[in-house]
Amino acid sequence: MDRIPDHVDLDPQETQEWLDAMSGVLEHEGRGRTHFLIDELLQQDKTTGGGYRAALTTPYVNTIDAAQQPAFPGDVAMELALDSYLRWNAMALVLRAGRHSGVGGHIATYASATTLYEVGFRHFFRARTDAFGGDLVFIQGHSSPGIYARAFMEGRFTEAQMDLFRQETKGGMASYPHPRTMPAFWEFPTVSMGLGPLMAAYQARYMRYLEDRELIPAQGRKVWAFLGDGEQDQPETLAAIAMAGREKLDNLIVVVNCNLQRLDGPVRGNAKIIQELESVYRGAGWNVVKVIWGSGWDRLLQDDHDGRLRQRMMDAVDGEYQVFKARDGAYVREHFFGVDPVLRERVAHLSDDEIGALARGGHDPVKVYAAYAAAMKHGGQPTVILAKTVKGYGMGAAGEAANTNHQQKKMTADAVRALRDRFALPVPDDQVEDVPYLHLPPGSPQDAYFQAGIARAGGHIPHRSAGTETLVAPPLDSFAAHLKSSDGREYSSTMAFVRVLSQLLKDKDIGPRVVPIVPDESRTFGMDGLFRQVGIHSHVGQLYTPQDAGQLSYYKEDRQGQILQEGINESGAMSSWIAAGTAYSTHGVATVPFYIYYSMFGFQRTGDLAWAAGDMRTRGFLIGATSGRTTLEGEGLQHNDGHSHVLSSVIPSCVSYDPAYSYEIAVIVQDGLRRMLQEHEDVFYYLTVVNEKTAHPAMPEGVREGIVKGMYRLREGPVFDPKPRVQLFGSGAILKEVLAAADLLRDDFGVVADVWSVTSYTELRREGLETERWNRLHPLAPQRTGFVQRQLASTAGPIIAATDYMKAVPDQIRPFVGSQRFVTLGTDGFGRSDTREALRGLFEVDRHHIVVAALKALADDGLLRPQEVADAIAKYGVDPEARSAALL
Ligand SMILES: Cc1ncc(C[n+]2csc(CCOP(=O)(O)OP(=O)(O)O)c2C)c(N)n1
Ligand SMILES: [Mg+2]
Repeated sequence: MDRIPDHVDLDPQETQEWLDAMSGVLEHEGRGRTHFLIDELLQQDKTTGGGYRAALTTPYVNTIDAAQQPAFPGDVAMELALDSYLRWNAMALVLRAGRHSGVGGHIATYASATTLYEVGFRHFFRARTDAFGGDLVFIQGHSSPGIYARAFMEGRFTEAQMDLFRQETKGGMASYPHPRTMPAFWEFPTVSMGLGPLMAAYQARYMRYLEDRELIPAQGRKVWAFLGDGEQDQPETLAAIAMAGREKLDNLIVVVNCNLQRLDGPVRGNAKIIQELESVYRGAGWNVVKVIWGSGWDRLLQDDHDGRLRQRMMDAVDGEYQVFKARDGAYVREHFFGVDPVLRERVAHLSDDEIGALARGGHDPVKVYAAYAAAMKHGGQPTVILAKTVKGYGMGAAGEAANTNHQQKKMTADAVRALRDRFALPVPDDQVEDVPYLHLPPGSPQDAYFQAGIARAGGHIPHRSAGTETLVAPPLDSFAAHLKSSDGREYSSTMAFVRVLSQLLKDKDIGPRVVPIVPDESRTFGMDGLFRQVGIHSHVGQLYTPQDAGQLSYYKEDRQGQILQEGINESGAMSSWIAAGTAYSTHGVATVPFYIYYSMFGFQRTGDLAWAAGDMRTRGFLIGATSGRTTLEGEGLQHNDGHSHVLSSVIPSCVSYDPAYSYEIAVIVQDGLRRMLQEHEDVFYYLTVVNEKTAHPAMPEGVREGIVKGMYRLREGPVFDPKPRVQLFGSGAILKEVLAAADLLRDDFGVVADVWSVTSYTELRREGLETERWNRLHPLAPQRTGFVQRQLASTAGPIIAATDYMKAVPDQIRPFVGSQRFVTLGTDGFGRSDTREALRGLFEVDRHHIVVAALKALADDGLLRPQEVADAIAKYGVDPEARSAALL
């Protein structure tokens, strides 16, 4: 990657003439003209079909050379001194936390990144103010100690709070950026590596979407994302860079801290990570700025007329570069310069200490400033800054550039003393062991400089806003059309949902705030009518006449388009959904995302993003369409979702429903809007919908509360009937089978059944657990009765719960059903390709199995003879010896 393959020079004289010509142009007309001519030559090659491949990498030197650097507007010595204070305080935080509790933390990462952050804080980042929306800054998760150190020096944390780092139950600070537990501080959870870069790219695009749709003003705000070089190996890190390049997101600046190490050792011991990343990002259409060498190298590079130093820089691999910083100047003289006698001679005038002090670019405020300034100015492309640093910078023998330094959270007093000496910090000898926090003396020049940076930024960063905008949810009666009977007309619950969504899009208050998000499945869900109605967002509008231009719902792309069409890209769609669902905080504008996708490719595929969404206090709707293990006809094992409700149940802020009817969907969506937009609750909703058609009854009286809380009686059997009685629970698509089973029980076996629609076992369980907990902690108070128990209070007979999900879903409420026998039928096992009917037979969730289960439960309760169960098995042709689907 570093070298263009060698070619045989067939005519050295001709070569020399060309080179001389180029040198002449360079000398007399400058670099710009030279590059123009090279481009012209390449263009000529292209137009004659030459296929010349230009290298994607540049030499291993700073992109901005010393001569092009802008004047540095700060005081270098002052900035380096302040960096040292921050490094010290970050180290103190970790060492002190570890000393009192063993909870630890990371020192080496922030030590390497200090200057990268601080140049941003002092000169570039802009806080949110009344007049300006603020930049969005993604902090690398485990560099949090340094961010706390800064906040401490800003007066936002006390020493007592600092000493509670990683002791959140005592009111201390979170280990990493977590808006859920520190909602006034952190905005973006980043420590699950790879998610930060992915989400940052989509934040940048969503910012542009809001600007294009005129929901926020275009103010030149930026998204900054600070990443690790090891983190670049995460597929998610690079997953969105093509999108960012394609969409020309010049509001996105990524800073990769290339300290050459990850947790176990070198990121690329045998090659150079900076060169690799340069080619990857450039290939994706990014502006790449490399910051490799500090100012100390300027002179050496300037004098490098024969290119020997540059060649040596290119030849050394990262494994060597790491060792150069773990050893001293004498080692570097010998092993870096010394391999070439000419280079050895060139540094003969420098002492070993001077050679050792030749810094990496990422530790030099002047170089970092030049790169950030270039990124701020650059239009039409996102920028990545590849900054070379030293992991554990300043830790000296205690861990600088050591393979083991990532997890180092203890340092001896001698090592701490050495760091103090190296950075000339005002810590008296007798206090070194204590590792005291350092304050900037009020009124001191350092303090004045530090405060000036905060004043320039216009406030503190990071800072998370709770969002104040309140939107009023449309009242339930405005959904009247969805609460009515369909008069026997059958349509899927997906279609019922799409109708609710269409109505919301037309709502004059909420409509413009609704953000439909789809990963290339709109037609599957019958949503293509929305293309024309609200348009698909495209920053450049539509540069072509679409194939279906003459049709009613053509593929309309538009700068003001409302739909985010993500392509086959669930992770990107999820990231857009998160950006939209947190806009109430990041942009002060509440938007309501509805992300509709194949349910199997939801929590299972993007579960970590869903968890991050919970952390980020995302508000919005996830719609798992084509759901159910048996409901998707003809698909198969990798499509048939029978467990997303198990996965969704583990996210505390996710409110999950498996509705069956149009009115249930309307009630749930309305209540979700109320809770999220009106009551500002930091929850999000997950609804599964199906593509199986059904008739939709009118909403019965008095069931609203039950729908929302998770269950209501849909059909009651004759009240004083003395015959054996059962309670049948059904949900989603399987409710249909449950109703049919109730009829069979009555007609074939004279058993009375009450039928319940259970919209959310997960919500029922949560309520049950809370009630149980309250009772446990209040043993002397009158004990409370949970919702499930209250619902079942006047019912009789065993309960049979059937679902298109795993048995674990209804099993969630087993502790709360009291003494009634509770039997669950579910779809444990891998899915299959077949018809609904066949699959429901296989998984034993069809009407016949429900009847058999109901009769067996009555027999076990002594209310029927086992013979009647055997009769049913025979009557319905159930094979008692069939292998369980769960074991296949
Ligand atoms: C998805 C994920 N996998 C693993 C980890 C554990 N982990 C935290 S930091 C780290 C190494 C980071 O290396 P790099 O990205 O180079 O950052 P540096 O500390 O060197 O700046 C690892 C493996 C994680 N946080 N997230
Ligand atoms: Mg690293």
